[in-house]
This record gives sequence, C-alpha cells and structure tokens, in this order.
Amino acid sequence: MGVYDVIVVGLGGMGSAAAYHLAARGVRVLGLEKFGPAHDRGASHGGSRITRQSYFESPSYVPLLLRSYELFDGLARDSGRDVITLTGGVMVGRPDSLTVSGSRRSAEQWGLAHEMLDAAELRRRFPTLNPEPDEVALYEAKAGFVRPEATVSAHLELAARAGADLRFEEPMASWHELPGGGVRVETAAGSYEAGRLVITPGPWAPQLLADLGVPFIIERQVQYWFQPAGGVGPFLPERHPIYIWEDATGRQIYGFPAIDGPDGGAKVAFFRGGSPTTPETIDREVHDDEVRAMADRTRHHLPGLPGTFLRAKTCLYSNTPDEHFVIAQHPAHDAVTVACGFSGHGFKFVPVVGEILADLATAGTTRHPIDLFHPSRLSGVTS
Ligand code: PYC
Repeated sequence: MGVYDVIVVGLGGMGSAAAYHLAARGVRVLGLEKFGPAHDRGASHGGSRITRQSYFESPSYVPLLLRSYELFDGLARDSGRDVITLTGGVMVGRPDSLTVSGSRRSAEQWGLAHEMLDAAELRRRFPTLNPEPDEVALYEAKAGFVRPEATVSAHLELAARAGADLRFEEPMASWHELPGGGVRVETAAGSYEAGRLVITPGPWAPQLLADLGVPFIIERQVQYWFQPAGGVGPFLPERHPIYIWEDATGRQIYGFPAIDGPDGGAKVAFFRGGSPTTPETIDREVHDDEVRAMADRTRHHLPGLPGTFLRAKTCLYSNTPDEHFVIAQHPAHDAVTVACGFSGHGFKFVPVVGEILADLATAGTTRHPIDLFHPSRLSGVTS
C-alpha cells in the first residue's frame, strides 16, 4: 500500500482536476473512483459543455472563469487533447430576462468584450436563429464549448504521469478522521490513510456529504442530438455559436453547433426543469414525448434544426437551493475538503476548481474568491 498525503474520492470532472493539481505540486495522491475513467453515470459526459465569461448567474464567477480559461489552454497544451473550442456564443431573450440582463451585468462589471445585438442583427449574423422582434442577444466571442470526457481523461493522464495512484471501480465504503489527525478511507479492496481527504461526489453528494446539511436536489436532465433538416453546413462551428435562449416563460434551452462532423448532429437541451431523482433510480430511457417537447421548443428558435432526431442521453445535475456551488473545507471535519452542488453549470470551472481544491487541501486557504460557495449559507434552508 502506498503512502499518501491526500485521498481524492470521486474522479469525475472536479476530482480528476484536483488529483492532477495536487500531483503536479508533488503531493502524494490516491484517487478513488466508483466507475471507470471518464464514465457516463454522473455529470461529466455528453461530448460538450458550454463555456462563457459574461456570466448571468453572478459576476462573482468571472474571476474564476478567467483563470479556468487559462488552465484549459494549459491542459490542451500539456495533454495534446482537444478540450476547449471558442465558437462565440449568444445569450438570447428579452432585454430584462435573467439570461440577457445578468450576462450584460457581468460583462459590464468586468469589462468583458461583448456586443448587444437586436433581433434583426442577430438574424443577419446567424441566419439559423429566429428571434422574436422583442428579443435581443449578448454576443461574446470568447464563448464556446469544452469537451467533458476529454477534459477528465486529460486530467487523469496528467495526474498519473505526475505520480498519482488512481484506482477505478473502487468505491469508498466509509471514511473517518483519525484521533491523531488525518483520515482513513475504507473500500472493498483495502484501507488507506492520508493527511487529508478531498470529496468530489457529483450526484452522490446526498449520500456522501449528508452531514453538510445542504438540501441537494439531484435532477434528471436529457441532452438531445438532432440532424439539421437542410444539411449541417450552417450549423458548423465556424458559422454557428453556442447559445442559451430564455423564452417569455423564463425557461432556458441551450445548444451547440454541429461539433462532431457531418453526421453527428447538433446538441440541444433544456436548462433545468427536470425531475428529481437519484443516481440509483434515474430513468435512463428517453421517451417520445420528451423528444417531441425538445424538438418543438428548438423549432421555435432554430427552425432548421430539429430535422431528424438522432439520439439522447440522460445526465444528472446536483442542485443547491440557490444554484451556487459548494466549495469549502468541511465545517465539521478539519481534514476534509469538499466540492459539490455544481447545479448544472459547473463543468467550465473544472480546471480552476481543481486548483482551488489543491490549495485548500495543502494550505487550508486559496487566493481564489470562493466565499459565495460556503455551505453555511444553506444550512437550515429547505429545498
Ligand atoms: O453551464 O453554461 C452552462 C450551461 C448552460 C446550460 C447548461 N449549462
């Protein structure tokens, strides 16, 4: 058995990045994962995730995004993998919608390059898009997409190269703090000790971090791929932006260009509004009425897109009541650092969250602004 400084439990997006950042600093890391590398049981799969900087959720995220972009570039360089592509992106809705007004607020507060487009200009630039006359868009050239499976694989490869001991198909059974400091983690295969524990549980947060007192809601979501009716040309990434589109009801959809060649289709999904579930009980089948609802909504905004339905895949959001993340030292356990509750918008932060977790696990503090993410804001809150 190895000698470890830090054990990372959960090697999805956040855990794989933490393992890499720790190992790269010379920390002796054991990583434990319930499934195989870059698996599709949690929330780090589906081929693409949006990245953007004009962040409607809160301007507080912007410094983290700027660092995440730098780290994605470094990850691409060091791993040789295609992890990030900037296509430009539009945040569309009425001027007072959260999607538009929140994005604009972040852009203005942080001086981020952006353009405001009225409906006619949006249509002119992107003829596939069909806005209502009273809809506008914030256009951001630095938006695009990241590739979740490639990102996880890149972090795992680089972590292993830096000496991390990564074990798959080995779920944590239990853990406890040791009287003299440090932790012991038990699995079916062994018992491991280390100075510190990092828990990045994804949708297993309600089980693994019940003592945080955060009322997580695990939400079933579906990602859909459609082949455009008139051919893929106008939807190719050189011509087509990523988008988040909020309609008059406040419901958002989001989507991507056709990033997987002529036959791969273009991905689109509802953002939120899925049913509560658990990783054990989720219905992984996607039903005809769900495909119809997605096609109808997509047709309204992008009439050429839902030509032919290709496929769909479920995914799990781990939502907090305020949809902000949880990243902190565990309030009840000095030796434990946690990152969870990414609420469907976390993947673009994976590299910077890895850096923050490495800071917290080694120094107990980080230079990054994470006050918004402390779990104490949610104790006593009901979902
Ligand atoms: O993180 O940008 C995002 C996003 C939008 C919809 C789902 N995720």
